Amino acid sequence: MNSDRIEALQKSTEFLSREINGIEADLTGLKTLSSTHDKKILDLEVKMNEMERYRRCWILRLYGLDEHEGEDIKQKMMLFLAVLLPVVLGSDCKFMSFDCSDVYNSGETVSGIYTIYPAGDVPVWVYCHMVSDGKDEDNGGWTVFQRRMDGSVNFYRPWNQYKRGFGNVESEYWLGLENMYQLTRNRKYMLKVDMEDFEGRKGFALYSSFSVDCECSGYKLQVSGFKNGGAGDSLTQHNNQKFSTFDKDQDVTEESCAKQYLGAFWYKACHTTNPNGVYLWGEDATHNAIGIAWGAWKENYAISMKSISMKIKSIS
Ligand SMILES: [Ca+2]
Repeated sequence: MNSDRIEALQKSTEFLSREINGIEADLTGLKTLSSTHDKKILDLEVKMNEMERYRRCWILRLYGLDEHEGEDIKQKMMLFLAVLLPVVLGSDCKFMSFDCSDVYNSGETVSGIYTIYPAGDVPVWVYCHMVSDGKDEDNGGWTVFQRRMDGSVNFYRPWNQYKRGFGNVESEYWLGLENMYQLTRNRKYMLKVDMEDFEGRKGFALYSSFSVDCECSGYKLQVSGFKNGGAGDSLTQHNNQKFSTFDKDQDVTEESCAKQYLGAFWYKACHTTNPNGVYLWGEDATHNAIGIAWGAWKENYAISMKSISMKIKSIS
């Protein structure tokens, strides 16, 4: 009798054990399922955050696309977004273009005003000259760092302004020596100088290598590898010169070239070109060589250009 009860109890115990094992297995299964769901939820959250970052980046880029003039509110909004977004996004934003080459490579092939980030999170507005239907060496995004076209901006300015940049990015401006240093210390660049005279004739000069040294070296110019585009070479003679303004004389003469020729440049003793000189309306010999001269083309320093622009493109 006792042995029968013991056997029955053993069977019951075995049954209960199996049941418990079954329940444990179910529980483990549920736990696995739950953690899979948790992981999926986490993944979705990460993806949503990424999407949000992209959305914000795209807003920035879409506003960057617009190059209409005089839309103050839009300009202010763009500035607001440009200043705010890097703070919000940190460095995660995949669309923080370093220069116009990045902008071009991201699919923007229309010339216009864009934001670039040559030095970390600080946005810089710049005119990107985009070429997509030219020769291989022309195609891509050119970062314009100097532009004259209508005499609307005074270029006779002190050191601090040439260091930081000034003017209107939609017309005449100077990108700033510090930005140029930040760009060219990180990538290799070629330089193109486009110009047009008041008779409508155009010419350019190409240089296969261009960089600007640090402020500690006086933002010294490094330019070489001239290729003629009809305008001749007026820049190689400025190679290895420090930058000078009327309040910071770093040229090699006893006098101040900046004061003498009413500009600011990598003057030596003093210049073969004066792209930041006085905007004259054509030929004017009243004061010697103060205009936007490009000596190699005109061989006459009284002739000032109607337009000139200096732009760089990173060499891949
Ligand atoms: Ca001097």
